Parts: sequence; structure tokens; C-alpha cells
Amino acid sequence: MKSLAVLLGLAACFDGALAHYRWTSLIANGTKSADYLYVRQNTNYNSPVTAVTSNDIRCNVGGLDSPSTSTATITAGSTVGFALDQSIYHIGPILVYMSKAPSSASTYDGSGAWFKIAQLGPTFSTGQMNWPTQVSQYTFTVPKNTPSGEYLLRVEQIALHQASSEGGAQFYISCANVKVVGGGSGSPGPTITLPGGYSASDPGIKINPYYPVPTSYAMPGPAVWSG
Ligand SMILES: *[C@@H]1O[C@H](CO)[C@@H](O)[C@H](O)[C@H]1NC(C)=O
Ligand SMILES: [Cu+2]
Repeated sequence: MKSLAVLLGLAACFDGALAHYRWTSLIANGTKSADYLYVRQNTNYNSPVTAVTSNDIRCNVGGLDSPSTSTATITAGSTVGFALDQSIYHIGPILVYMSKAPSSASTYDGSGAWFKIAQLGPTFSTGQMNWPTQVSQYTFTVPKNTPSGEYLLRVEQIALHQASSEGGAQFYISCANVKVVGGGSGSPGPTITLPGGYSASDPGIKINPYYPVPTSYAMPGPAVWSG
């Protein structure tokens, strides 16, 4: 007869079909906005994206267009963020990217160049790799030198609990429509495309986070552009 612990363990493994934590709202001017006002709503309840070669890696399933999503005005150099509907409960890094829209953010499909503006990885202590826990929001600075204009702002958490086999990492993604004002004349980079910028075999994407305990972690994607 199976123990309760085993049953719970099995339930935790079949998480692909369950609703997960979602990045539902944008934080700007120190205020959390309404759910899906500025954040494009995905249509998969965050049953996570796992194929890095899919267009879904940009803005999640259903996020490539979102005519009902508004565009938030944000000031270059200010603190912006994303809040979740529930705290993150799988280990893994958080990364934030931007991509300039050819015209308006609301009609942009994210097929252009993406640059990274923030990331949060693990810390290491004797024999341990420690991940951020109880994260219910993540805030960061939009570089002061970001050129003014409309962008997609993309946040992702990459869950690594099943990442020891290729295709096992889970990508929890949301994109917001933003209009940067008060910007500068920086040249954001290095850039990647999505899909394209990640490989399923990247050392930060295919990794056994448990054993042997890693002593370093390579954040996926390009270096952070700090302006
Ligand atoms: C933030 O404040 C600026 C300046 O008052 C305003 O123009 C902008 O709309 C605000 N953005 C949001 C998302 O509330
Ligand atoms: Cu899960």
C-alpha cells in the first residue's frame, strides 16, 4: 500500500496539467496594477512552456497578441516589477527581458531582438545551492539609458526541479506592454531572439539541481544590459 508521502510525491510530479503560479500584474510607480491590465494573459493556466524552440517561449501560450491589454507608461531609471497570483514554489532563476516594438507594444509579437535587464540566481553556501524562496513579486530597474518608446517587457522563472533531462525545465513567462518615457540614447545588448536565444542543452536549462549539488550556475541567455 502506498504511503501518503508517495502519493503526494506523485501528485507533485504530474504538475504539467495543474494551474501554476502566474505573473499576473505589473508594478510601476510603486503600485501593483490590476491583474492582466498591462500583462498579456496566457491561455494555458501556466501549464508551463517546455519547448525553447517554440514561439510560446516569447510570451507564453496565447501571449503573442493580446488586443485587450493596455500599455503602461514607465519612466526610464525607475523601479518596475511583476507580481504573481501566488508565490513561486519551484526552484529556479528569474530573468527579465525587453524588446522594442516596431510600432506599438500592443500589436507586437516579440519577433525582434530581446535584451536582458535583470536576473536573480542562486547563492551558494557550503554544499548547498540556495534559490530565492517565497517570491511573490520581483522588482528591478529599467536602465536609465533605455531609448524611449514602446516595448514588450518579459519576465520568466525557469523551474529546474525536473531539469536533469533535456526538455524538463519549465518556463513560467509573462509579457507586459510598456511605453518607456524619459529614456536615453543607449544601445541595449547583447541581444537574442526568442526562440533562438536558448538551447535545451544550455547548462542553466539542462541541469540536475540536486545531485551532485552544483557549485556554480550559468544563468541562461545573454549578459544583463545595465545601460
Ligand atoms: C507612472 O507615473 C507617471 C508620471 O505620473 C504616469 O505618466 C504613468 O502613467 C504612471 N504609470 C503607471 C503604470 O501608473
Ligand atoms: Cu509544478
